[in-house]
Amino acid sequence: MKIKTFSIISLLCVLLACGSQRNENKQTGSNEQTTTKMSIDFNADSAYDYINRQVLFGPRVPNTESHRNCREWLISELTRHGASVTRQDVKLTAFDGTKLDATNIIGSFNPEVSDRLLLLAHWDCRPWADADPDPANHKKPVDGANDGASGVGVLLEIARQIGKNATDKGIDILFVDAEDWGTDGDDESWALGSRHFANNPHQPGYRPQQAILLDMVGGHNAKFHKEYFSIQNAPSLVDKVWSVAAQSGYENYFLPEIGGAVTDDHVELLKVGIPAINIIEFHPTNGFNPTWHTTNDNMTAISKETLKAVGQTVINYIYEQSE
Ligand code: AHN
Ligand code: ZN
Repeated sequence: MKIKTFSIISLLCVLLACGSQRNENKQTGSNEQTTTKMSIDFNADSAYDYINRQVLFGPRVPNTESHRNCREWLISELTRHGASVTRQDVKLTAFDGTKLDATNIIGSFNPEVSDRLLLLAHWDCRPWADADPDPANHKKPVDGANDGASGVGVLLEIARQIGKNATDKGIDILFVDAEDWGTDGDDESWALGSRHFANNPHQPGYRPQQAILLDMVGGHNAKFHKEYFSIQNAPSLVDKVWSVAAQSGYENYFLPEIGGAVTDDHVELLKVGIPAINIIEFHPTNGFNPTWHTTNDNMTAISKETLKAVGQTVINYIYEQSE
């Protein structure tokens, strides 16, 4: 009698389990055209910590100990999250003749997949806080919490999430060097690392279908306008990313308005025909965040809310996009 009761209950359980299984299948059935959404929670505390870790190395100005130490750590983090890492060492000549020991770092997920999304940020720091209100600071290096480390921090958290939540997408995370050793009025003086990468990719013929640059993505109350070169050269990618941002609830950060033109790493990719966009805080009339190229570009300049808006948008774009 006892056995019989048990069997009936077991049978009921099996039937119920089958029923709910069938319902699940129905919900995600292909005839309903429901995309299989894998929702991944971007952890802004982790991204913030990744920014802080970079800042603690000291200003990552090329040819310094801080720069070399941070480089090794970036390589080890990408490796730890399961990326196949390539390090591209190159001596670059800055506008002032300085030879820079630069390193681009590329971490690839699913390297065998031919359709690739490239996510990039610059990891170097500007050697001079020459936009500082106090001229006494103009020759000091910047901490680059927002200008540099924020984009890298968001991408390291994305790498960590990809490591935990396998995707079949081909994703490359690129940390470019020597972006910020530039001078006003000379567009060619910026983005030396990405120019080198665009012309000498880590694999011959490497040509990602899409590229997204993150630059200064951690500012308090940041607004991201649709950057001009991005809109002009990769309008559909801009529209897709901005619409994912709106669907994700971040329309207050990603404004559906055209912004100014920013000479930045994405332009070097555009020059060689890669559709590339820049998510950057650049107001059409007010310009960059007031901490830009000042000694105030430190951890106090970073907002976890902004990191979340950007990181969650990019993660949703990666995992929700159905080609
Ligand atoms: C120019 O000022 C022409 N480009 C700035 C790009 C940049 C500097 N992004 C971060 N720092
Ligand atoms: Zn800068």
